[in-house]
Amino acid sequence: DAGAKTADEGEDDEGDLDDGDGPIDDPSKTAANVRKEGYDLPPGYEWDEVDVDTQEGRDEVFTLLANNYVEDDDEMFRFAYAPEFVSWALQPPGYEKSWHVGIRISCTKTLVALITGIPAEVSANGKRLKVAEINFLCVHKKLRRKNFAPVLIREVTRRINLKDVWQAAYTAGVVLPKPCAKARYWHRSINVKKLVDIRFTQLGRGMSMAETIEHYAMPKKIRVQGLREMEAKDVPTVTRLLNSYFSKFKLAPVKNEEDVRHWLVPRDEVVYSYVKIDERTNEATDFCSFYNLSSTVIQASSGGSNAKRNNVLLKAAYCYYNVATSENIEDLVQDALILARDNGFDVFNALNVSENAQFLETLKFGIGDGDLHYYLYNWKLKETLAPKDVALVLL
Ligand code: EN5
Repeated sequence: DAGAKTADEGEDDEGDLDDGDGPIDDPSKTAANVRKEGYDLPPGYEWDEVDVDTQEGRDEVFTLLANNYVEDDDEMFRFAYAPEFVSWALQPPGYEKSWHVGIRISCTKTLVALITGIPAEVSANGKRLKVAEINFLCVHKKLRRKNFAPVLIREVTRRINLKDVWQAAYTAGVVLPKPCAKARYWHRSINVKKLVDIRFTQLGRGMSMAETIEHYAMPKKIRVQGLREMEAKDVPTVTRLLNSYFSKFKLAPVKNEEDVRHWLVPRDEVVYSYVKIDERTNEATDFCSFYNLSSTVIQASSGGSNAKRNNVLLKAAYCYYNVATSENIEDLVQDALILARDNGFDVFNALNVSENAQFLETLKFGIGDGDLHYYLYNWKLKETLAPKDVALVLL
């Protein structure tokens, strides 16, 4: 919270009398003054934490999200965060169970709405902020008229403030007040035939399926000498490599060894990380990673056998953190694509953040139809950030 303490206390609500960045709310608020009781819910609904320690808890989060969470603009695909992904996403070092906020129907205990926060630290224009990273704001489709989203946001904010955290970071596909950065999704086809079949992509004009498959074909084997799966023993050197890389960006995570152990040591079907170690110095020189986030194929927008297409999963790898110092980033991410293919992914997705613009076109990514807006809660930035100045990737 160094940032909050050095920030000017005399600034107005807009923060625009101050020269630099800083909090929007009164920074002298304390946890002791935070309201102790939960906000009111309509009759028949109650607050309850979701318990991702248990398979049952993970499954109920999975089910709520798989049926009701984010879709693309044409309602063709819906995120289906796997149960194991949910526990990875919600149980980092120091996580607070009270920040995993659910709303249940009182009589059946069915989970019908969710918002989650996890503790993290980010650096924004050089100021380090303790934040809650907010994710999984989701209201059951049949309860969208009840205006649960604002009360979920107020309730998670209250619980976060009770732990003396006053800033938050989050992303959304939609525009809200007020983005600090705007990024775009890009997609690299791997399993072209399936992608065309489910209408994730279309064949280019005058391109046959065979030609398209050929266009996206990749080498059999990875090319970066010495690139291998990350192991727990690599945590210290990977932490050093990442933090020195992050220091070049205006909005970036700050990660200690415990965080890196949690977020980046490979987990089957969840997170994939690879490292190259310099043999002389024993330091990591190159690193790449991606996570597994499948989407349900909701419907085919046209064509025959719709019934057959139900419950098909699109297996997508999302570009996570990459650092290239002894290699070109293109070569490193080319290998990440090969490794994603070998692990059965259909598509590799990346945002145009950090240095990604350097490889998107050369590695045959195409621009997607979805944006991703970045937000900081209670932290005003003097200027909107360009995507190349953002290294933070949220799940
Ligand atoms: C959580 N904190 O719109 C918040 N996805 O482009 C998450 N498009 O997959 C918020 N519409 O472009 C997430 N295929 C916001 C994103 C929500 C999901 C979303 C977009 C991102 C997406 C695909 C499918 C579009 C289907 C029709 C897309 C084209 C790819 C093609 C590959 C080959 C070269 C040209 C482009």
